[in-house]
Formats: sequence, C-alpha cells, structure tokens
Amino acid sequence: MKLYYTKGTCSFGPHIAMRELGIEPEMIPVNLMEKKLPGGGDFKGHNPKGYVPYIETDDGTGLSECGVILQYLADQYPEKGLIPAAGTSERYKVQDWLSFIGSELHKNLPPMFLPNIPEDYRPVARARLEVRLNYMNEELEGKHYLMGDRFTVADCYATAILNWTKPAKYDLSAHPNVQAYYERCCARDSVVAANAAEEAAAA
Ligand SMILES: N[C@@H](CCC(=O)N[C@@H](CS)C(=O)NCC(=O)O)C(=O)O
Repeated sequence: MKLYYTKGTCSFGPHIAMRELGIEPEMIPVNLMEKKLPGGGDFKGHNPKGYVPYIETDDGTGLSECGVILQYLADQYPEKGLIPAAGTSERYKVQDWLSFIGSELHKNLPPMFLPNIPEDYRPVARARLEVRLNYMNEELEGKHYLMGDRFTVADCYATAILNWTKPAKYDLSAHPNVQAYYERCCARDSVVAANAAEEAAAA
C-alpha cells in the first residue's frame, strides 16, 4: 500500500488509520508546491488532482479523497472495528462526521494561517470555525471519541485537522471537550507512531 503524503497536512488522517490497522505503508513524500515526487517524478501522473492524501492499493486502485480513503482502509480490516458495517445507522453517523470534518473543519482552518489569503477573510473563517467547534464540543460531552467509546476513522481525520489549530494559533481551551478529545487522540500509539514516521522521513 502506497501512501502519498505531505507532512503537516490532512494526509496524516489516513496515515493514523494505517497505523491503527497495522498497515506499514510505503510512504512517498510529495512536494505539494511543485507537485513533485522524490527524484523529480510528476505527482500528477499518479493523482491528476495534485493533492494529498493519495493511496495506491496493491491491486492498483488509486483513491484521492480523505473520507473515502479512510472508509476503504477500515473496510479492509473490519475485525479492527475502526468503522461500523456498511448500511448500519452507526456507519451513516461516521459518514456524517467524515463529511462534517471534510467540509466544515478541513476547509475553514487553513484560511486562518495560510499565506496569500486576504486578511479580511481570516476573521470570517475563524468565526465559522468557532461555531463548528461549539457544536463539536456539545457532541463530545461525556464521550471519549466522536462515536462514543469507540475510536473510528472519523477520529483519525479529526486529529489531523485539529493539528492545524497550532499554526492557526486557535486556542482550544474555549472548547474544553474538544481540547480533551484532541489530547486523548494525540496520545494514541497510532498517532505517536505516525508522527514519528513522518518526522524520521523528514530528517
Ligand atoms: N478533497 C480533498 C482535499 C485534500 C486537500 O485539501 N489536500 C491538501 C493538503 S491538506 C493539498 O494537498 N493541497 C494542495 C493542493 O490543493 O494543491 C480531500 O478531502 O481529501
């Protein structure tokens, strides 16, 4: 299984899921600015969309959307319990979270810290994010993870995205359940291992 990734991006979500599932990925770093692979190869020759994450499975399937990659990975190892069975209401609830993270968190956090964003848009993104995190904070009341006691691929994705609260200088203490949840996710062996692997590859 090949994981095309860039350190510090959303590709960390699928990377966490792989570590949870015991998959040792072949990790291929992507230079996102130049769309280049190590050795100068053209990343868009693999993923024409030019963004990470991108995975190539052993049967040659290529997948390029976080929420789909995460479901694909978890479905390969149903016994690991990283996602409920397809067709169940729990599965739709995980998909609900994946979609929320993808459209409401993933796309509202980067405008707070990326360069080349009009300065007057930054507070707009911040205000939108705050509303979304208020919702998440309420949902996490009394829960360990987004689905309750069970860690799922939605938590893998959320961890990768909440990492950006650091460069965004967004103080999570205003959302104490989210803050405790994020710290709980970061302490998992899978997250520690994925971090270590990306650090080692960058060294
Ligand atoms: N629709 C994709 C978006 C992935 C995405 O935004 N990737 C960012 C990194 S977090 C990226 O590679 N950006 C570079 C680009 O868009 O050219 C998904 O949900 O997985």
